[in-house]
Formats: sequence, structure tokens, C-alpha cells
Amino acid sequence: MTKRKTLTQFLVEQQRLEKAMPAQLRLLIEVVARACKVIGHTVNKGAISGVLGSLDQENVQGEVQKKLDVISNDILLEANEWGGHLAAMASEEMDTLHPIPNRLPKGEYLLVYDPIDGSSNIDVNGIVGTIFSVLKAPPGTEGRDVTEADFLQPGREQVAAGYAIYGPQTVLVLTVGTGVYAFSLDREMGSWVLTSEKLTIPARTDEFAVNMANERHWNEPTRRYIGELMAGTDGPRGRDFNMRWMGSMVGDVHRILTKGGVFLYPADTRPGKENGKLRLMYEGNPIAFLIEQAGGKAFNGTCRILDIEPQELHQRVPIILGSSEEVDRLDEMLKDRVAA
Ligand code: AHM
Ligand code: MG
Repeated sequence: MTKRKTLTQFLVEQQRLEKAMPAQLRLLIEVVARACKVIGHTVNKGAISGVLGSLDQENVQGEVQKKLDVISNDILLEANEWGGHLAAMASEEMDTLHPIPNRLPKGEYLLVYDPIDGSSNIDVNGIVGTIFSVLKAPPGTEGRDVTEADFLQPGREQVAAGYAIYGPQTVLVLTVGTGVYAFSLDREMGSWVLTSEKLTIPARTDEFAVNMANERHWNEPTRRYIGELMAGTDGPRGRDFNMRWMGSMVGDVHRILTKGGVFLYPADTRPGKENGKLRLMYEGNPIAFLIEQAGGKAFNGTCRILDIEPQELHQRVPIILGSSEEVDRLDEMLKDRVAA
């Protein structure tokens, strides 16, 4: 049997061969990966350990929190607090940032995460995941308290990003800016093993992922673009497209990283949905980094997601990403509208 590389071996090699990564970052990624292992185990136990269902409380975005949202948030907090690699953390499930307490050693990185992406899938045994993004604390933050403003860096500044997907297999997908790598969890060995290298998204695809129930709220070019895909061989595209919607961005993105496709959670006209549903700092940015590293494109309808200057920790962002031919086509249609 072929001996596969573990995550640790991979990270040490990256550090040595490509000089891509300081040791602190390597250790930080290992801690996050270990926490994802624990979250995966907790998700897997489900009803047996009583973690399904909702809590009688909402997060800062007014969404009812699931028990697993909060449990997974705490797993990441506890795992990362004492390692000495971080200055602060922030997540979808916390109103504001979580500084590393003064009694513990501090490091130079900021960790932002969505502990459970696709929360509505938890109780139905659907795909869920954990998304994370690593930034450097800006110079000058040593010796003072980190603030929310320190987190508000454009996504192109990320030094690492990834997700863990808890599906039929548990897989960690990672970039440190040198391509996209996937590690499967070997439960018998308890380790992440490298199973795919340099994931690449084909430019051309016949698949799209969007919540069609929102169609009537989209702007005209977005409706027209999806209409063309739906028209298949009878429409201007001259070929049939297939649709998939998992209710979990991690699930849809994993499919795109595996075989291509385009994913949209666009802006719409409903109050509060002007910037779509998904959040920039812990959903849009890390996923956009992965998609670009795999040769795909990620934009918000007017610019590259990674170039957005964030204004708030929890701000939302319209998302269009995946195979470049499709992202470019919708980009052109949206530009025509602005020019008209
Ligand atoms: P969450 O982080 O609260 O789970 O919300 C994000 C999820 C994405 O994973 C997914 O693409 C989207 O919300 C699904 O939304 P919808 O309810 O419109 O299907
Ligand atoms: Mg979530």
C-alpha cells in the first residue's frame, strides 16, 4: 500500500521547500486541523450525544443558533487560545472579536472562522463544514489590545485559508498560497493524509449551484444569466446545464473544486439581502482564496472578492465563484447593465 503524506509532513515540507510558511503558521494550522477533527467527531455522533437541534438564542446576525454552532465555536476557541500563535479570533457565532487573554502567550496571527457552515443541514444529516481564514495582525499590534479594525484587511492579505467538510468522508482542504491541497481524515490512524494535490477547477463547466427560490429577487442580468443556463440546448448557450444546491457552501464549493461548476449567492432586492446572505470575512474571503488558488474566479458582481476593503467584521457579500468561463460571462452581463 502506498504510504501517504500526513498533514504534518506536508506542512514541514512546505516550510522547508517553498519557504512559504513560518513555523508559527504551521503550528497554527495544525491546531485548527486538530479542532476540526474534534468537530467532525462531534457532528458524527449527532443524536447519540444530544448535539442536534437549536438553542433558544440568536447570533449577532439574528439567526437562531444551533447547538452545534455554539459547541463547534467553543472547540475552536479552546483549541486555539493557549497555543501562543494568535493575537485574537473572530467568528460568525461571536458578536465581536475574542482576544487571547493576557495570562496566555500571544502570537502574530488573527484567526477568523465559521464553525459550522450550512447549519440548516445539521439536523437532517446533510453536509456541513468549518471554514477558516488566517491573517497577520497588523504591525504595531504587539503590546496593545487587538481591535476589530485590525481584522478588516482585504482577503488578498490572507496567509492561509481552508475548510473541513464533514460528509461521507471528512476532508480538510487547505491553501497557504501555493495551490490547494486536500487531506482526508484517516479515522483509524487519527491523522489527516494528503489525498489530492494542486486541485484545479476547469474553466468550462456544465453545472451551477444557486438557490432558485430567490430568483424573483435578483437583478435582471443575474436572472437572464441563470435563464440562459436553464434554457439549455434550446437557449443561447446551446448546451444543457445541471443544477446542484446543497444548502451548504462548503459542500457546493467542494464539488466545484473536485469537478468544476459555478456557485452564486447573489445580491437581491429584499431589505437586508442587498449584499446576499454570506459573510465576507469568514465565508467569502477564505473560499475565494481557495478558488483563485485552484485557477477559478471569485467576484461580488463588481470586483474581485479578495480586493474588497472590509468595513465590518460581519458584513455580507454577494458571491459568484467557480469555473472562470461562467464567472466571466456573468461579469460581462453585469458590466453591460452598468454601462447601459
Ligand atoms: P450558515 O453559515 O448560517 O450555515 O449560512 C451559510 C449557508 C451556506 O452554507 C449556504 O450556501 C447557504 O447558507 C444556504 O442558504 P439558503 O438557506 O438560501 O439555501
Ligand atoms: Mg454558520
